[in-house]
Amino acid sequence: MINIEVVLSPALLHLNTIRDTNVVVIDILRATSTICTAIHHGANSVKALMSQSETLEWAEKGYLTAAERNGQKIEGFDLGNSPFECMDGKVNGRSIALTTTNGTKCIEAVANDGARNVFSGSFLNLEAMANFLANDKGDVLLLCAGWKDSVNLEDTLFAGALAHELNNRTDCKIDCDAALMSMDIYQMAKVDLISYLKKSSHYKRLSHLHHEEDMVYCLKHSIFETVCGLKDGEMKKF
Ligand code: 3SL
Repeated sequence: MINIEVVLSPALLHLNTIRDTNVVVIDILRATSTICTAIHHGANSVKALMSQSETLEWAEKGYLTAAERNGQKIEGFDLGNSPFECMDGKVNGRSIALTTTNGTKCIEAVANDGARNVFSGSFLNLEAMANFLANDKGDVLLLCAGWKDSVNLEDTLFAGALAHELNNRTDCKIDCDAALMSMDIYQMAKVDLISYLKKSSHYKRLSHLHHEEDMVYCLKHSIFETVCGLKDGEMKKF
């Protein structure tokens, strides 16, 4: 029986135990979707980092550097945080050092706390992720990156979607109200995720920055099979 817990904001993470659980970090718009896209398109690995200065240092090791703050690409880095930047062959065979406003901080926060595994969650590989977790049988903690410690709709929706997919595949125990809530929201919104998300704060933020195409892409359902998880401290094909 797999126990599923959802953490709606990193500010609530201290209430949960991550030891020996399969942690899925969720930053649908856009960090964890971009990480999965980069790895699917042939990147060797993505190193998630908290600070811009730390990230730039990885250039000396031959890494491409990538950075985003408040939705915007940062000057001086090779890439921003758009999944489309990972599709033109530039990342193929390369390792990437990435820092973003929320997503990479969340990955770093759980990287060394004894989790069974740490994954990068996305709608893009939802079914593959659910298959892996169902076969593995370890308890699951779905960690929403949110926005600066606030809850957001898009990460909550994905947590609900993955909880549903898992529950459809194997016996699950879902006693966590955040999980039940996210599953209900997903049921309500799933017919047209993009329309539902138009009222959300991050949709509006990214629209102002003309990132609509990224959002449409990041909400695509199970378009590839690649599962991405931490190996030796970096996100890699799992
Ligand atoms: O917060 C993050 O980590 C980013 O994914 C935000 S953005 O979509 O690039 O604005």
